Amino acid sequence: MKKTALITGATSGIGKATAEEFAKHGIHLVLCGRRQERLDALRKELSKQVNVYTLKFDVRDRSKTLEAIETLPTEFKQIDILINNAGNAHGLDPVQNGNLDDWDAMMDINVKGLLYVSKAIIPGMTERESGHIINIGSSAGKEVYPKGNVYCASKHAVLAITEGMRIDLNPFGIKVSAINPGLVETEFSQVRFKGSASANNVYKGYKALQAQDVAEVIYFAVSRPAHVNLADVLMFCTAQASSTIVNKTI
Ligand code: NDP
Ligand code: 8X3
Repeated sequence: MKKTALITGATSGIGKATAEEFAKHGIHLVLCGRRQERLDALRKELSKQVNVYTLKFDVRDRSKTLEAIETLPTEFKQIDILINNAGNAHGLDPVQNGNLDDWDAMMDINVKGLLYVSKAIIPGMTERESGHIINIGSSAGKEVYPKGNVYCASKHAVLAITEGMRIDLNPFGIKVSAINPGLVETEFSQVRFKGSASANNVYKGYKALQAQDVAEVIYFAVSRPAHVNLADVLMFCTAQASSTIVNKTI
């Protein structure tokens, strides 16, 4: 039987590439995000391959998140794979200059949003005693870098939550994985730098990971045999050795 995946942050970057990769492999899709026009375009494109349903909600809004997932039609209610991907960095400032709205955004979206979505999906998985949750962490969840403070904290939290889920959901046979990329060329830096010109320099002078590279690893994780779980994957582009060491030609 074909599986159904719910992907948060499907309107851009890693989430969008994952939706496209899953569709190629016949995985039905529930695609989530705030930008309706992008959800519509993706549904139109991917419906040629699989069944697609879209949900528009802001993961910061607890009741809207729970309500949106509750409204899924019967055909899409059984979520076999949850990709907790929605998230961003907001700002890159030393902690003493940090912007409180940026801090709220990162903790509310990257951490609490992931929890709200998981809270809505996990009961179906425990009831069926099957499922796979993939949390998109980051190399920033393993290593703190200058000015990364709160974003790094949010991603360290994602990794702690991933471990906690894996422990608590172990009796139910549910797989829980973290995929942790380094630099990926998406809209991430446009969001982090609020559309300023600094965003253009982040991926210059080397070949960063592309969203498709991460999507292929996510598909690899979900396509392993039942007894295999990729618990924690750290992936960098070849030019990157750590959060602060990137071999750039310029
Ligand atoms: P993008 O900015 O391209 O995509 C972010 C996605 O998250 C969008 O689809 C956006 O959709 C969604 N999103 C953001 N805020 C909210 C919100 N409040 N409610 C619902 N959805 C939201 O970035 P990436 O694809 O790079 O990022 C995806 C994940 O990968 C994030 O968790 C990020 O931290 C992580 N990551 C990224 C890396 C990188 O270098 N790019 C490296 C390591 C990890 P919409 O605006 O439509 O709501
Ligand atoms: C995104 C990668 O290095 O900008 O999580 O934190 S980094």
